[in-house]
Amino acid sequence: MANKKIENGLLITFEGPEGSGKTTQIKLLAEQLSSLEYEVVVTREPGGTPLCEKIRELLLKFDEEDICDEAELLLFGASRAQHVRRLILPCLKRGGIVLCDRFVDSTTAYQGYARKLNSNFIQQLHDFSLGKRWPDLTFVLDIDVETSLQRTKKRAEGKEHANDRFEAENRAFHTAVRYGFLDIAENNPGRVKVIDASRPIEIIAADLWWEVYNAIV
Ligand code: T5A
Repeated sequence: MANKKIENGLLITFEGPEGSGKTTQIKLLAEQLSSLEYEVVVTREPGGTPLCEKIRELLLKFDEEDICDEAELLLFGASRAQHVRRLILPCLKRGGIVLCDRFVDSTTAYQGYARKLNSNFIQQLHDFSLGKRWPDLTFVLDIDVETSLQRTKKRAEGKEHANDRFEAENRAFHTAVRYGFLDIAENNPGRVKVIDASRPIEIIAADLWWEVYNAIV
């Protein structure tokens, strides 16, 4: 039962390179928060609502017609505008906690730092798609590119989303993404915390819990 409420809710986002452990940590944190009787909504980007999940498929899968970088950016923006208004804001208004696997900072890192699309336009797109509700807390789970690629390769063996459009990018792309996230963290020290995600799962979970606990008490 979700009895406890937080005024204006709490939006926590998880960012970082591929396979850095976001999904694993979100699951553990959601269990812990639910056991304390908070309403917890676990969601992801791209995705999170039926329409956004359709956009996710368009964005991740290879298809006959390749998506140009500009259309890719706008699809992420469209998905986020819908996701925020139909799923995230309603939960926050009820006083709940939203745990979101990737959010605006992924767009800045992937489409900005790695694809090199115009950073001013990306910032405007964020303001437009978010409608002023930025995350309260963001974790960048940081791992080096080698570990990231090893983990995704191992996990992808035999799975349906093996080798999606982003995982298939080259090392230089993934390196730009990683440094993009670290730069975002440096520029937003109040909101964004960098977590060393090369350590064991339980140690990382304890670090995250410490930060989240301080945000809810
Ligand atoms: N994208 C997304 C953009 O380009 N722009 C945007 O605006 C947005 C929102 C989404 C793709 O879209 C791009 C970025 C992405 O490429 P996705 O499938 O959601 O695609 O990709 P990821 O977020 O990278 O999801 P992954 O599932 O690949 O990675 P996670 O969730 O970070 O990692 P997780 O928890 O699944 O773990 C991966 C593996 O590592 C192990 C796990 O058991 C698992 O096998 N693991 C650990 N192993 C050792 N030590 C630890 N500490 C471990 N933690 C997890």
